[in-house]
Amino acid sequence: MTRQKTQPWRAALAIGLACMAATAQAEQAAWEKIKISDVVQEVKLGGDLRLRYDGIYRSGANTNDRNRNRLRLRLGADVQLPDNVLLGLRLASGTGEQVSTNQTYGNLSSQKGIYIDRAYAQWKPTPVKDGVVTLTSGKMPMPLWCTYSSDLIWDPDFNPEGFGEGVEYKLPNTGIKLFANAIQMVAGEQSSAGKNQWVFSQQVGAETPLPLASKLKFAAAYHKWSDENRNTFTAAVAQDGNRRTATTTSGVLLNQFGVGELTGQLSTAINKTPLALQATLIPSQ
Ligand SMILES: [Ca+2]
Repeated sequence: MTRQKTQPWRAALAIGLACMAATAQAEQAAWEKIKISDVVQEVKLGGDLRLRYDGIYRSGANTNDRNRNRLRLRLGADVQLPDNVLLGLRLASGTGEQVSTNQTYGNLSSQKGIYIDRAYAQWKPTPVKDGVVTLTSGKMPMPLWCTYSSDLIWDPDFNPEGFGEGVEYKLPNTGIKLFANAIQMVAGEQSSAGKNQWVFSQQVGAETPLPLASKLKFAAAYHKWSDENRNTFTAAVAQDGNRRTATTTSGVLLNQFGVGELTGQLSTAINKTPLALQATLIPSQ
């Protein structure tokens, strides 16, 4: 190839590079138009999408099998503000039910709803030596320590509304960690009865290292309702069984509730594969 013949290619290459540079400049200018408040220190965006088949096979009178295809979409942001204040936001698919964010395919591919799944503010005051204090308010992740086995009481999808507190303290030179958590959850707001229903939970526990890189974590909790038998709940809950006096989804709660709970977890690893043994015990009433 002669020098003379390469010159048109060089010119084309130069024009191409100039176009790319102009495009990059334009893109940069577009991003620069998005302004974030100066008080925001960091924003973490996240989310997930789950697609699954859900088969329910039943026997007996008046029962039918179910075959469902379902999706779950969750989109969220953690916004870090000064003075250890965090804003947590999450939108999720679902039907407004407290313990599930699934949506079932059907209804001629109708559009699916998006709900406020979490909206909370969390403050961790300046940490003391070996200790952490966490204060949370809003519609928040469960402030109590929970394991997989804890869904005997709390569904992992459940995000309570109210106030949560947590304290952690590491005993010096022992590796032992003590913790205490509490929640004050608004269970029902009564527009005409004057008294709302609440749930109050307190939890204390400890975590201690064991030989062979294992550790044991355990906690005792007490969950108490307030004014649960006073007024009806109108929230639609599919899994409330015999807890209400009415056969519909609304109605006064049947019993007073005060539930003690013991939860423990033994964690270890076999060939670097994590292994945990969990148990939750509550009295049967
Ligand atoms: Ca669930």
